[in-house]
Amino acid sequence: MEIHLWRELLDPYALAVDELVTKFNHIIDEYRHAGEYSPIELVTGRVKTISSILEKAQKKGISLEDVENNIDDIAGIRIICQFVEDIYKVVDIIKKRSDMTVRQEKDYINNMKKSGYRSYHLIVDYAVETLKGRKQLQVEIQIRTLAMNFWATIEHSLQYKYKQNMPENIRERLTSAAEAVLQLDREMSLVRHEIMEAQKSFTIKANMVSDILNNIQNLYKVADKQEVVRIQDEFFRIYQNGDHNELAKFSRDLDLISARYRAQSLR
Ligand code: 0O2
Repeated sequence: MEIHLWRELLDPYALAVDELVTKFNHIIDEYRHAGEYSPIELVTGRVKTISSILEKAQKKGISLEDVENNIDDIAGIRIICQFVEDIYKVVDIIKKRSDMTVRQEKDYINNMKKSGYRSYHLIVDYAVETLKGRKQLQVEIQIRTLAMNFWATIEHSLQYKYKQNMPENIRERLTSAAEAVLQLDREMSLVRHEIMEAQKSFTIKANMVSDILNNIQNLYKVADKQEVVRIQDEFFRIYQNGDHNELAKFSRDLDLISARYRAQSLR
């Protein structure tokens, strides 16, 4: 297979990865703009390198013509969550979408691999539009917690370093680290509700501050400058006090002032 054919093969997968990373990042934005806790913490994506594809094809005895049908992680998305519970919420979100269809799922969280690996894998069918028309692809989505991701990343590097010959003492350390990760996820789940509440109120406050500053900026263009400076000073005073209710009332009042100016400008 010539190099330009590889590019032709891989380009649609790169498009799928770009689109899906954008779409999952938008889910985070939607939650945050609504002042809600997002079950997705972070999204990354990658197209498998040609050398990894060749290595996998060789290991599994797949001919180059069959690569697309038999290697289902040429496009890979990784979704990182804070808590195990979030993983199942994300799986639900994905299953309800109309732009992808789950064709396979593997729950390595309830069925931890012998290595200690934990993660939730979905293979989805996803279509992209290319110059040659619509192309249906398979994409692997790995969903895991921050702690699971830490373990898997380290273990993956060690696997790469030692291939099939990982020293016994390192294997044992990884096994006990996997146990510690399991324990950490369990402990974190116990305080999930409190952390979610704290993050939610942080998001609400951040949104409120952003609205207030937008309003002040817009007022600066249309209102009396001294009045706007007075409003801004008042905002800083309330912000420094740290009283959430006072800030919320200030935000509502400022909305009314801004609406009044908008109405005036329409006359
Ligand atoms: P890479 O380099 O990450 O792309 P199967 O055909 O079911 O036997 P397959 O197709 O590899 O095996 O599926 P599986 O087991 O669901 O694994 C898919 C991906 O999950 C792997 O891709 C890894 O990314 C990750 N994974 C699976 N098991 C482990 C593990 O024990 N440790 C770590 N760190 N990651 C794991 P690749 O292509 O193997 O590797």
